[in-house]
Amino acid sequence: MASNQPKDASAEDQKFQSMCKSAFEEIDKDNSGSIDVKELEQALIRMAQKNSLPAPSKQDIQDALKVFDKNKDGKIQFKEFLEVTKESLKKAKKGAS
Ligand SMILES: [Ca+2]
Repeated sequence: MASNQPKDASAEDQKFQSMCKSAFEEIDKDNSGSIDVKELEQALIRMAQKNSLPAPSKQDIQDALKVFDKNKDGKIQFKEFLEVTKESLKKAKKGAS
């Protein structure tokens, strides 16, 4: 009813950001504001189980961390998470056409 907000790019962007935020918070179990290797491992294991895939190896986890951890401090900050998710979505869209 009261949802007469303009469907412009920034509205879409906000929607995307809040979607990422809830995904991030689900992984960031101790609410530290960043995802450490342990939390990443747990998230990847859960994801694999959900999709009936084999459990990720230590190498898989390191690889995933490398992709997200842009400033190489060993943790994934929300900013990094958002950036990488955005990039991979862009790539996925490009690849589909
Ligand atoms: Ca980082």
